[in-house]
Amino acid sequence: RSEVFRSASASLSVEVTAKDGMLMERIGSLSQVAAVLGCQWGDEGKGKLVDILAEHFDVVARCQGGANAGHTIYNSEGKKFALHLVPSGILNEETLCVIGNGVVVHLPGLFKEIDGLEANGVSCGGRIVVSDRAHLLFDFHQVVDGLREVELSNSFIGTTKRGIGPCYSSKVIRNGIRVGDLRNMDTFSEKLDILLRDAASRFPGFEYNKDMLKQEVEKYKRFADRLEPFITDTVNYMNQCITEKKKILVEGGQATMLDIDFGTYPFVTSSSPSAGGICTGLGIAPRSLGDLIGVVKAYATRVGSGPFPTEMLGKDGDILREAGMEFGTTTGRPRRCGWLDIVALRYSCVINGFSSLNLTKLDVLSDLPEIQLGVCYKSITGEKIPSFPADLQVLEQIKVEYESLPGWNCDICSIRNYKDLPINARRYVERIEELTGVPVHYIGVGPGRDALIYK
Ligand code: 2SA
Ligand code: GDP
Ligand code: MG
Repeated sequence: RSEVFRSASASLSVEVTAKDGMLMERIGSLSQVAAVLGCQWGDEGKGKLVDILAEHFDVVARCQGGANAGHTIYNSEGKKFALHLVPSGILNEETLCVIGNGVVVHLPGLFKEIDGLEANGVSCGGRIVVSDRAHLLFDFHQVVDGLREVELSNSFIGTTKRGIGPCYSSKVIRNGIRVGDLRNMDTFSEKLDILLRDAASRFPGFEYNKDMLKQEVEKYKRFADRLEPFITDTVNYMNQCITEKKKILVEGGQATMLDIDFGTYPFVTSSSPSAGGICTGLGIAPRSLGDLIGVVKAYATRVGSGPFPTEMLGKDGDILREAGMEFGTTTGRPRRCGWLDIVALRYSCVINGFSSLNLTKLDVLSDLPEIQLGVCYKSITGEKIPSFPADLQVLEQIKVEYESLPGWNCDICSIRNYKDLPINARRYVERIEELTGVPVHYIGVGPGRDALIYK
């Protein structure tokens, strides 16, 4: 193993310039508006790619989700950052970060995150704008999230308890409070009173009195002052950027299989992490979209409840979890692990129309003698299921057919050129391309910024 590793490292220094040139050219040629979206159940490593691409874009924008997202990234010195609401472009000091209208914003969390970044030397002043149309997520939404989960008992969703579902519920039922409402604290107080009374009448365990409202309004008056310089008509701003030919990178949170419409409903999040969410969450036209990069882990993980056809239970799953350090960035929860599910991946590619894929965490599979790809779903009666099914009962009874590929059994973390990857690792990558019909342009071989192979 160490011999393969050494020979890979030796060729590395000679070819580093050519590789960097090719990578820069490819990234530089990405369309004016590009997006990085998750293909599976989240945590594919979207944040890392966004951080790498950010220096080639003027703007990095979030369009959906909230502080349920957790993106772990490392700066050039290897310092670790865990981001939730702040877009992963923040480490690149030239990039402006947009929190779009489709995002639900928990202000205490946002300010805490900004303070943490500033304390670690990342200057955020004047670099973050928040949509006046984005909905405010209050502490009470988080309490309600927890109460709903308790109420669901054994069929709980396994949410992040960040209040995401309850906040989007307020938005859709049309009594939500938006960032722009912070500009009128009199009506703000009335609106919050309605929301809190509503929650108290629905949940017996929900405590509410007028003193609590008063305290919350006072808190939000202070937040309103602090947020004022960030508040922007981001729909106008984004479209101006498009007119001025500025480059925009959209960062997806969660992923397609957690999409409110296309995911494993009801075990999904409450937003649209797939391509459609870009337009509704930022107010930009579909025809402005260009390259859509799907991020897919070399295996599969999921946190929370819900169907996971290729899940590996027991010891095998534990091995992957430990090797991939699969624990939630937001909640620290252990992630369920399994083989790469090609049926789900194809479904995700169709829905999003990905122009390329970023296959991440290939290094995590390095010690496995054999790797499985879930290539086909069959019903209990043995019929082939043509696409990812909507019906949870069908999903529960599904039989997955696997294709087995040989492992490569050597460390690939230091490899930076595609052709230096062991033949079996290349076969794995190319088989995924064949089965999905989408080219893999980026391959992750470690968590660090430089641990990326361009293909
Ligand atoms: P929610 O909180 O209402 O959005 O939860 C609904 C489902 O969506 C899943 N979900 C996630 N899955 C993976 N990663 C997420 N972000 C964090 C991370 C998660 C964490 O990056 O690790 O730290 O636990 C994320 N956010 C939402 C969630 O598990 C539910 O299945
Ligand atoms: P995101 O939500 O899609 O941005 O992903 P997360 O940050 O929640 O989870 C991905 C985890 O994998 C993070 O801890 C990353 O540092 C790590 N990671 C990303 N790409 C790679 C890779 O190619 N190899 C390894 N070993 N780790 C990676
Ligand atoms: Mg994550």
